[in-house]
Amino acid sequence: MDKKKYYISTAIAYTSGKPHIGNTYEIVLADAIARYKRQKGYDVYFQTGTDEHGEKIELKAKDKGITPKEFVDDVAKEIKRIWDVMNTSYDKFVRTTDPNHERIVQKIFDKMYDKGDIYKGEYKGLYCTPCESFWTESQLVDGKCPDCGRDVQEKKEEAYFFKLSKYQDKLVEYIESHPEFIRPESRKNEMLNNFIKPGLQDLCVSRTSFDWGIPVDIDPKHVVYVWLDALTNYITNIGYDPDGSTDEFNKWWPADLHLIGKDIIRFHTIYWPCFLWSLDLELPKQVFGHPWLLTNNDKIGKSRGNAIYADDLVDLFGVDAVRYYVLHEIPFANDGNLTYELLIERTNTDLANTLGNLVNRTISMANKYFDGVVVNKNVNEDVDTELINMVNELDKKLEKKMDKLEIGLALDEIFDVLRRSNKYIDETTPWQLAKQEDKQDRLQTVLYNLLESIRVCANQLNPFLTKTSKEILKQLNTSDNSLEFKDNNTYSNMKPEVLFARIDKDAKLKEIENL
Ligand code: ME8
Repeated sequence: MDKKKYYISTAIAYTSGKPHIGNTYEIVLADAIARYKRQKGYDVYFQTGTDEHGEKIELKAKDKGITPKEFVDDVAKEIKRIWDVMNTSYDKFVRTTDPNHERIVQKIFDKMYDKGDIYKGEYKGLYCTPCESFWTESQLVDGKCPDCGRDVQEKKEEAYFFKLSKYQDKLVEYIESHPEFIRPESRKNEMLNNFIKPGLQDLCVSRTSFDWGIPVDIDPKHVVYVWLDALTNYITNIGYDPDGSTDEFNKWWPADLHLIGKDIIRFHTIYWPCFLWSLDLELPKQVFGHPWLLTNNDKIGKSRGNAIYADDLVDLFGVDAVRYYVLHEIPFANDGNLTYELLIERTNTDLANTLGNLVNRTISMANKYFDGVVVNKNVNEDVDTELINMVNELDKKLEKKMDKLEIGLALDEIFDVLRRSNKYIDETTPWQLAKQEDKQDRLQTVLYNLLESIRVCANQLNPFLTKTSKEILKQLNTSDNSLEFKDNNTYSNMKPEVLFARIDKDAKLKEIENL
C-alpha cells in the first residue's frame, strides 16, 4: 500500500534581515512535526523558504549600494544557514525570486484576470511624495508621514484589485463548516467575527510605486503585490501550473498543514482561500497560527532591537537545548517567554538532570556490575509493572498530543517516563542489590528495564532532539528503533558520555553579558 502523504509548510521569511529566534522557532516546530510524521510512516514533504520581494527590500538594498537581488541572495543564504544550524529537515527551501515561481505567479495573475476576479481600478490613499509611500490613516503619526514626519496628500494610483468580496459568503460558510481549518479555535472566532463578517474589501494586488517585484504580464509597469506573490509559493513549488499541473502537484496538494505565526493568520485564512477558489483549487486542510516568542515579555521583532538569534543561542547552549526550550516552553495557544535564566534552568533540570543523569547512571551501573552486558533475567517485582506499562503507553499518549499539535505536552509525556525511570532507580536501589549475591539476576532485570525505557524514550525523542536521540542510541550501542518495551534485547559495549553538562548559571550569565 502507498504511504499516506503529509505536506507541511512554514511561512516564508522576509529577507529584510537576519531571522531571530521567534522566526526560527517556527521552523523547528515544523521540523518536529515533519520528523514525527516520517517516524509514523508518512510520506512527508516539508517546505520552507524566503519571501524576497517588496519595497522595503528595494530600499534596504539601495541603502547598501547593492542590487535587490544581491541583497536577498545574501540574506536568503543566511536564513538557510540558520535553519541548518537548527538541524531542520526541510525537503525544499523555496525562494520567491526563483524564475519558475515568478513565471507561474504571472500566469496565476492572468488566469484570475481572465476569470474576472482581478480588475483594474484606482488605489486611493495618503501619499508621502518624498518617501514615495502610501499610508493608511492609522499608520500616520500625528497626521504626518511616519517615516519622515512631513505632510501627506490624498493620492490616487492605478492598481489591480482582487474581488475578495465575491467570496465572502463562501468563506464564512466554509470556516463554519470546517472546524479544523483554523487552529487554535480562538483564532477561528477572531477571523470570523473581527475580519470576515464585518465585510471584506477588494484587495489591491499590484503596485506601480516600486519595481522590486514580479511584473504583471499584461501590464508590466505594475508589479504583483507581495501577498499574492508570497502565498502562492505553497503551490508554485510543487508543480502547479494554470495550463496543467504536474503529477507531483496532484500528489501533494492540498497541503495538510500551513504552520505560521498568529500575526499572519489573516492572510492565510482570508486572502489565500479566495485565491485558491479563484484557481478552482482545494484549500489546505489546516492553518495553524502559533503564538509568539517573547523576550522579557515583549515580542521579539526584527526591527525592535531586542532580537536574540538562534545561532548565538546554539553557540552558548547547543542545538538540542535550544530546540528543547522553544518546543517545550511555547505553549500551544499562549505566547512563550525566552530569557537566558529560564533557558539555563530548563537545560539543567530537564536535560542535564532528568535525561542526562538517567542515561549516564544506568550505563555506568551496567558497566560496573556486569561488564556492560545486560539481558533480561525476568526476575520481576510489582514495581516493574508501572514502569513497563508507562513505556508501552507512551506512543499512544504522544500521538494524542501530536495530533492536536500540542508539542510541549508531547515532550512532557516523554519526560514523565524519564522521571518515572529515575524514581524506579530510587525504588529498586541497584547499589544495594549489587551487594547481595542472590540478587544478581534481579539487579540485571532492573538495569534491563531501565535500558529498555531509555531506548524507547530515545527513539521517541528523535523528532524533537534528533542529535541527542542518536547520541543516546549510540551510547546504548543499539539500533533497535521499535517504540515498545521488548523482553529479549541484549545490551553490550555501552559507553556513557555526558549528554548535557550542568550549566553554572552565574558564570554563563556573565559570559553572555560580556558578549
Ligand atoms: O510574515 N515569535 O515573514 P516574517 C514567533 N514573509 N514567531 C514569529 C515571531 C515571534 N516573535 N515574529 C515573527 C512574513 N514570527 C511573511 C510570510 S508566508 C506566505 C509570508 C513568525 O519573516 C511570523 O508569524 O516576518 C511568520 O510566521 C514567520 O515568523 C516569518 O515572519
